[in-house]
Amino acid sequence: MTGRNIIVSNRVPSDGPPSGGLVVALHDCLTERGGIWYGTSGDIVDTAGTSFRPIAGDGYEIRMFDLTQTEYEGYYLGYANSVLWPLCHRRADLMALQAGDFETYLGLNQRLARMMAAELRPDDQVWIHDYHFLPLAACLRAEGVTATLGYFHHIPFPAVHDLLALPEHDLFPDWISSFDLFGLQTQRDVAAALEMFRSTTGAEQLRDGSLQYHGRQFEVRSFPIGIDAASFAAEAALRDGRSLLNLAPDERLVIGVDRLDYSKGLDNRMRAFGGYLAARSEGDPRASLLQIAPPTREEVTAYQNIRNDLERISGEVNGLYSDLDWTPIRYIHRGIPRDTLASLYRAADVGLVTPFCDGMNLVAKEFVAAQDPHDPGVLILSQFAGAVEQMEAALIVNPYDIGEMAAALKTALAMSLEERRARHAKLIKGVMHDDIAHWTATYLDTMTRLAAGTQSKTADHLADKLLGQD
Ligand code: ADQ
Repeated sequence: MTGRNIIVSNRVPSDGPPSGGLVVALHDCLTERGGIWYGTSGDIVDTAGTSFRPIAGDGYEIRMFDLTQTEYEGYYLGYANSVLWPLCHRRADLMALQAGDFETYLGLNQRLARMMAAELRPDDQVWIHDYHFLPLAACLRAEGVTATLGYFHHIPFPAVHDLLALPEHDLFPDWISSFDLFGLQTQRDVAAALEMFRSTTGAEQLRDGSLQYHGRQFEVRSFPIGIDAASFAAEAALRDGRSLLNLAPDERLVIGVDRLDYSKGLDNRMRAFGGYLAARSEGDPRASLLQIAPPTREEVTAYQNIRNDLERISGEVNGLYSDLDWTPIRYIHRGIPRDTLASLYRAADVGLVTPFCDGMNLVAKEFVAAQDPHDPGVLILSQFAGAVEQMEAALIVNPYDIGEMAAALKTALAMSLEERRARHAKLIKGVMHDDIAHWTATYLDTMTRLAAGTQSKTADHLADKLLGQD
């Protein structure tokens, strides 16, 4: 018999029925099993509260809390999105270290821990999401909470030498070891986390693969996130995406879909598309790039120039190559309904997913799920997206190498039907099998095993190697 399932994420799903893979998956899991979802409401208040505002979820409870303006600026915009996000995306140079932000971030986690501690029971299984709450387990333990605490890091784990740029880097081992299960997207991330423990602490690796540090035993494992592949595939087939775009019959389509974030490599992608057009020879097809990039975190300074940069690059490429009846780059700066997005992926000949650094990248999986298996498009995927560990049948590129990406575009647009089908068949198998339901079930099963106090049966060999105990 297990205790209640509890989710903590930055925002609760408070605006009607949830949309989007992750929120839907967590919602479904709570609806099925019952439980509580804690997170911020999105409202700003004058004074920090001491208890939650409950609202009814669908078969579970939602308990929201409001941020003060100081917390919103210091915890959310500041330490989470202007320090930890760039740090974890290999952009320590973009960290905006502002006096007081760390204290506000920690203070918010301590306040949340106090409020949660009054409600948690020892047999609860708490699943905490993302870098907003890295210290939450340590704060909960300080409040005497003994429940099973799991965490999932949706973004990459920083390399040790990047981590050293964070003034508070020495707190990471205690924060992480206060969880029972520290989940990461990829083996690469697990390796980075273990390397941190190996090189900066006296953590011990036990026979079962778990780690022991400062008297606590915990596990660091990868759980590659997936999408709701079957429903996405069904949605994609409902409409003809090409007709939405008014494409000429012989016009080929390349698609990119990303939040407007510096980690997504949009500038180099547009340059690479320009490179493809520049090197195009007589027989090469005429292709358009549809780049959908809704704004995000516009209050964070590091995001303010991206939009201008992309408008300049797309303007340059269009200025050079447009014709009376053709605009090579269509750049859409807003969100698109999911069903439309699915049919646009399906209409595309190439999916261009070229982040400089990405935890997983769900767009790569959505693109594959949306394809017509009889006539599939080609996925071009950055070697720095977490998805690459599961999607080796894509055309893998280095997003810093614009020439290589331009050449990959040419290869993809000229690829035979036979090769496209063969690559897609390999990709879709993984996307369908390792879907979001599989991810949720695997993570929660691991939590349940840990809650039951059983030992891991599958020692992590990579971990053994890295900690020199192989
Ligand atoms: P993100 O950085 O947001 O997620 P990603 O995994 O690509 O990146 O997910 C983006 C989602 O937003 C996709 O489902 C996509 O369809 C949707 N989206 C993007 N642009 C859109 C638009 N214009 N209109 C509608 N929908 C749009 C973080 C990490 C990732 C990790 C996920 C999940 O940075 O590495 O894969 O969490 O763990």
